[in-house]
Amino acid sequence: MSTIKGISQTEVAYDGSSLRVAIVHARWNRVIIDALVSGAVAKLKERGVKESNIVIQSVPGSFELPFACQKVIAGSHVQAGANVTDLLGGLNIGSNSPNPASRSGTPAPVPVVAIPSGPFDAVIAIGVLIKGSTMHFEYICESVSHALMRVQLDTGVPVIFGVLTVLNDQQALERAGLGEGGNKGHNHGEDWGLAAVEMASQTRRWGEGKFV
Ligand code: RBF
Repeated sequence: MSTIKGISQTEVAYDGSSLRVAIVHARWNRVIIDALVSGAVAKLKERGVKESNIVIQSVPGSFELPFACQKVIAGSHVQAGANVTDLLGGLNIGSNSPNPASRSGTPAPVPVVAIPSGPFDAVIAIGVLIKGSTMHFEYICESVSHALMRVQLDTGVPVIFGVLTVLNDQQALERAGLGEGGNKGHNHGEDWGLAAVEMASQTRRWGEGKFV
C-alpha cells in the first residue's frame, strides 16, 4: 500500500562496492540504537558496501555525535594519506637509503604495505533522543541537528541524519521496527543505509561534473 509519508524509492540501484562508510552512534537507549545500526549495516551490504569498508564508532550520547563525525572524517583523510607515505617510504629508491640491509648489499625486505583506505564517502550519525521532563531534549535536538548539518557542509562529506527525536519509548521502538502490539513499525536505520550509498555515489558524480 502506498502512503504519502516517508522516503520514496530511487529509480537507480546505487552500487556501494567502492564506497567507504562510517557509522557513528550514541549509546543512549541502546536496544533501539542496536536495531537501527543493524538496519543501516544490512542495507549498506545489500547495496554492495564491503564489510571491511564499514567502520563503526560509538560515543556516549547524541550530543557528542557532531564532534565525533567531524573527527572521524578528518581521521580518515589522515589514514588515507599515511598509507601513501608508508608506501613511498617502503619503496627504498636510490643508493642513499638509510636502511642497513641495503648498505650491506642485502636486498631490503619488501615491506607489507596495507592497501590504502580512502577517506569516508559518507557518515551515518545515529542517536535516539527521547523527550523527558527536562528541557535537555529541545536543546540537544536543536544543537545536534544544526551541528550535523554544519559538519557535512564544512567537510563536503555527506552526513546522514540518523537521529530519532521522539516523545516516548513506544515511538522510538516503532521507528526501529521493534514496536510492540499490532504495529512493529519500520526500521529507519535501513533508510539511512540506503541514503548513505545514494548520497556518497551522487557526491562522487557531482564532483566529476556528471549530472546524467
Ligand atoms: N543522549 C541521547 O543520546 N539520548 C537522550 O535521550 C539523552 N537524554 C539526556 C537527558 C539529560 C537530562 C542529559 C543530561 C543528557 C542526555 N543525553 C542523551 C546525553 C547527552 O547526549 C550527552 O551524552 C551528555 O550530556 C554528555 O555530553
